[in-house]
Amino acid sequence: MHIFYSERHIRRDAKTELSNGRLVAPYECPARATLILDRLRQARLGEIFAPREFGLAPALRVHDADYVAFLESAWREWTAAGHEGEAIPMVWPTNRDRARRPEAIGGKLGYYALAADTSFTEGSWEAAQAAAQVALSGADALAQGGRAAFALCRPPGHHAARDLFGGYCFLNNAAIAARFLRDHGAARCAVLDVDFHHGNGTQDIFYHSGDVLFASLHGDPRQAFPYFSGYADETGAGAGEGANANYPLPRGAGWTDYEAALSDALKRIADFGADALVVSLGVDAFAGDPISFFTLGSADFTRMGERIGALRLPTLFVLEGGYAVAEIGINVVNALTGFQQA
Ligand code: OKP
Ligand code: ZN
Repeated sequence: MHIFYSERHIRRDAKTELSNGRLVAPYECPARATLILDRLRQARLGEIFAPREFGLAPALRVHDADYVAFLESAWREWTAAGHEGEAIPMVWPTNRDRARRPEAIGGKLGYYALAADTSFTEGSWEAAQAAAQVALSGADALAQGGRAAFALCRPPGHHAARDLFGGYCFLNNAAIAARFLRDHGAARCAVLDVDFHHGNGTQDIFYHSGDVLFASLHGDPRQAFPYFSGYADETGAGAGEGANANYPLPRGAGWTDYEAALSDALKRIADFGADALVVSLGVDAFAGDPISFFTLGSADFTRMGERIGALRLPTLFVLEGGYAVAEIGINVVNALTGFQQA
C-alpha cells in the first residue's frame, strides 16, 4: 500500500477549541498524525512518500474560489484587525441564501463557517493545503493503476463544504480526491464515510451528482454533531437522486449494529458499479473516543477493513477523525491491515 504523509500538518496547531462553553486544548492535534505514522512504520504497511504538488486547481473543482481566497487571507486579516487570540466565528447569517458577504473579518468568519469549534490560526491554511496534496497524491496513485493507498491527512476534511469550514475541516480532502479520480479515468466513484460524524461537506458537494455515490455511517444527527444533516431520507437530488445513502446509528452502537449498516452500504457501492472507492477513514467510532458515542473495539477496525477489501475496488483511504490519541495508531493500522488481508 502506498502511504502519503506531509510533515506540514504540524502548522495546524491551534491552542483553543470552543467546547461545551470552555476553551479547551483542541482534540484535533498534531500528535494524532505522528502517532499514526509511528504505528504505520512499525507495522511495515507500505512505503511512506511525501506528497506531489498539484496546486490549488483540483481543490477549486469542489470549493468556491471566494472561499479559498478567504482561507488564504483569513489569518492576515485577523491579525491586521489587531486581534491577538485565535479566530473563532461568532455570528451567522440566518438568511444564508441571500446574505451578502461582509467586508470585516469578524463577519466573513461566520459567512464561511458551519461551527465555532474550529479556531482559525496561523498555519491552518498551509496545513490544509498540504492535506489536500496528500489526498491528491493518493488519488494519483490509484489513477496510475495502484490498488490501494492511504492519505494521512491532517487537518481532516469531510465537514468542509463548497464554501464552509468547521468541524476541524477546511478543505474536503476526500471530495477533492474523488473529483480527481473522476477527472482522471474513473467514470463512477464511491465515497464511503466511516467516521463517527456525518460527512456533511462531502454529501453537500456531491448531492446533485449521479456519478459519485456517497454513503455514510454516523451518530444519529438528532444526538450528534453536525446535527443538521445525516438523516436516512437525504437520498440525493436531481441527477444525484439515489446516489446518497445515510446510516444514522444510535448511542452505544457496537459492531453488530455497525456491521449491518456497513454491509448494506457496501452492497450499495457494489451495485453502483464504482471504478474507484474513497474511504473517509475516521476511527472515532472507537469505544474510547472522547467526543463520540459508538462502542467499536480495536479489533472491529480490522473487521471493517476486511469488509471494505472484499469489494476488490481500487481504494484510497483518507484520514478523517479519531481522538482517542493513545489508540489512534492501532485503530488506523488495523483498518488498513484488515483491508490488505481481505
Ligand atoms: C470532526 B471529525 C465537542 C464538539 C464537537 C465537532 C466535532 C468534529 C469532528 N465538544 N466538535 O468528523 O472527526
Ligand atoms: Zn469524526
